[in-house]
Amino acid sequence: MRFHLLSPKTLKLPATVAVQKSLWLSPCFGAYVVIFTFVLLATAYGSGQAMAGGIRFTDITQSAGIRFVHNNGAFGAKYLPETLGPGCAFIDYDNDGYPDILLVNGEDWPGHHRAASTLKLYHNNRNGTFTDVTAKAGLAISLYGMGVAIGDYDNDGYDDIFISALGQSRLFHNNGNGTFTDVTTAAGLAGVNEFSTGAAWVDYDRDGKLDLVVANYVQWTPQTDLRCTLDGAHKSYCTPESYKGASLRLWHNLGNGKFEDTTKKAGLYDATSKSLGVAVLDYNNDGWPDLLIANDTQPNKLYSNNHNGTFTETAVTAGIAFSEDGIARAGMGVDAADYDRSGRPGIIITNFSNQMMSLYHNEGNGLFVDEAPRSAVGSASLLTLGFGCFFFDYDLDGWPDIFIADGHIESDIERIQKRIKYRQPPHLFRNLGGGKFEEVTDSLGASFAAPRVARGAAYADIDNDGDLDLLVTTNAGPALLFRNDGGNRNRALRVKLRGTASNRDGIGTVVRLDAGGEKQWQMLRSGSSYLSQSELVLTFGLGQKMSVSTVEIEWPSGKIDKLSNIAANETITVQEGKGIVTATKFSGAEKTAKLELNRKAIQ
Ligand SMILES: [Ca+2]
Ligand SMILES: [Ca+2]
Ligand SMILES: [Ca+2]
Ligand SMILES: [Ca+2]
Repeated sequence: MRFHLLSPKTLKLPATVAVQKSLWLSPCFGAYVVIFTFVLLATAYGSGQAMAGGIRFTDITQSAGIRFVHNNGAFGAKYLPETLGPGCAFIDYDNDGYPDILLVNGEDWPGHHRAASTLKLYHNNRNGTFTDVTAKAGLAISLYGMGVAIGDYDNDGYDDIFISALGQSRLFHNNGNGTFTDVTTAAGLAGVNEFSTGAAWVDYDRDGKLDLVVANYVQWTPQTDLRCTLDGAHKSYCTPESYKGASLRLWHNLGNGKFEDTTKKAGLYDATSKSLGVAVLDYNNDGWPDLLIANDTQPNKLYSNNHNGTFTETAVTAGIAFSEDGIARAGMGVDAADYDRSGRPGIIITNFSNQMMSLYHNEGNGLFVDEAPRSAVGSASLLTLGFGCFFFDYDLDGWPDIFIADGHIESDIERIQKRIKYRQPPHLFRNLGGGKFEEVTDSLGASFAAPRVARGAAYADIDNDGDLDLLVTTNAGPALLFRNDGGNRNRALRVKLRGTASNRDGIGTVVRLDAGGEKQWQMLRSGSSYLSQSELVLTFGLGQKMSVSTVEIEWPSGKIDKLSNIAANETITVQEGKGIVTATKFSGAEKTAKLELNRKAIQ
């Protein structure tokens, strides 16, 4: 029986928890509160989609010790790059199982120097706090950084850092001892002077070595900066239509620490693109990674992998190049996931204000259909300008939800367009199954739902309690860390991969789960979102299931590992060809198990 009337709002679970905490000290209230709480929990469990209510994203930026403010160098000239950054990433650079934080920064413009600003690396202390280890790590480097991609390009077991930038992008090799070395020149990546944005590590030729795709925005320098105005009087940030496009670059990994530019050889050269977002997906399920590029005011590109080192562009025939009415929209961030258990990855792309975001359903015949206009996702995103975006299962019910970081590019946009704000709340769309979503942003906490000028966004389980926490950057503002409180009332299985024949990170691996007949799958990928990267661990929400019947791991090498009867609420590390090498229980797992016992006791 399903108690649909008992919505999470009716239950007011967080209020109950607060009451419980305040009265807990009093023994005479204790027994009453315990029973009351368990009755509520039991009622909630009975409602089927129970555990969605009561989840909060708690702003722990201050207590965690994250003290970052983005320097975009703005001094009044309104240079185009100022309004677009920065990105952020989770990287477990010391392999202790706790994701650390990398924040990309800009710098002052030449001739307008005020203060030094650098990249920032924060070490996760495993107790809710982080320590700034930037200097010790050798990353106190100034550059006009935009985005970041994390991957172990030399397969030594330590994740490396690529920073996309205005001018020269950089590759930092992880030395395995807490320090990094700038290997840009040695790797053959030096000498370009571009406006680079989204980036992703992908083994496009499946030779076991991660290759690198780097998107470029437009041809821009301070000397060629144009004057645009919204009101005829004040300078504003130009739209990319004012500038010439720039091709992305594909860097093929030669395996000796060096890369070669294979952009043209691979058929990817396209100087008309104005690209921001990069997502890797296998949209036609042929086992080869395809590339999706979100373009701003130019048609999006979908590069289908030909299995021979080349790609064929298919976005127009696939139906994702333009909006339904034939307009090239302002594509920013991008991600792909099987959101309706069709077995195929769908796509989200964030667009400009007065444009809905895109929610493309993969029809399985090479075609995508934009479901946003007929969905809560479309109407809710019409007035917002989205950047960072991804599918992630915040409530661990087994259905991927959608997070969108919003914020306009023009600080005085409200003077010109009354309905559009500079600071905008994010969107969190809860997946209801069957291709349906509902916005739940306002229920997740005041700071989480506050309007901001957000750009980058990434997720990871920072506290090893099984649920996914959030990192968000803001333009010329702070980076924010939100802890997921309550997501782990449902159970999960987290899968970390260790490739041997395949790349060490296992990027490109497809993991398929069967939990009592309910099937899910995900592909481990670098890139996605906007200028940002989430952790390289897969999280599968299991609802209230105690275990997973089978796990099938299909590596990029073609090898398949099969596991069976895996307990929920743990992170398993699976080595290619060997199976599980470690299994670590979530730190909150004991608490969840106790609740389960109590639930059984009162039934
Ligand atoms: Ca770590
Ligand atoms: Ca490769
Ligand atoms: Ca969900
Ligand atoms: Ca967590």
